[in-house]
Amino acid sequence: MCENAGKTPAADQSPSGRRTPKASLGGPIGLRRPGPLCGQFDAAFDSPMPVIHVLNGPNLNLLGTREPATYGTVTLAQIEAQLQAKAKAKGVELTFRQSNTEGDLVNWIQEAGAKGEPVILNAGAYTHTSVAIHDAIRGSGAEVVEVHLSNVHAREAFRHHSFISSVAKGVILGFGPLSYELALDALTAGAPQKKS
Ligand code: CA2
Repeated sequence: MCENAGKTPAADQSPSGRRTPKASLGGPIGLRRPGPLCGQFDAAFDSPMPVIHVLNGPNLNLLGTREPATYGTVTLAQIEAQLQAKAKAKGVELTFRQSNTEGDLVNWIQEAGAKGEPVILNAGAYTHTSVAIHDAIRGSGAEVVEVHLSNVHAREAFRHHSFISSVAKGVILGFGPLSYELALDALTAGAPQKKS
């Protein structure tokens, strides 16, 4: 029997107020390290707020400024704003970052993996080239949902292969900015709901 059954998770039970590596979303994908008895419920008690990292790769900072036919007119800042609002409503803390440098993505994935915090990853063109990102996901155990704005399978052949898909929990592509929101929904499905 779970000792926390029937109780309400405290807002913050850690003395320092810092989040612990046990932070978990408790969803079918986000459930990372369930406690031995209580699983996702235990995790909700251990962490003030689950964290999801949204990582964006090269050239995604150009969104909304060029190639609207392929990538639309929404900027990365607008995608972040939309996602932050959705995360807040779900009681999830979101970190949202972009880099044109492969090593930054590798470091951020490793950090998330070490903390057991899930990642929504649009690695941009590194999706199709980066063994380093593949290894970072695999090596750190990071739980990754791969996302793409465009349907890469309906585009050039060189975009058809992903080095990420084989080490990802799931892949969502082709829905524009909605791809990110669907990934957030997937990671938070079944997680304890935020009280209004
Ligand atoms: O569809 C996606 O989300 C991609 O990850 C976007 C990448 C592309 O290399 C992948 O094959 C699919 C490119 C992001 C660059 O976006 C730009 C936006 C405006 C202007 C130029 C590039």
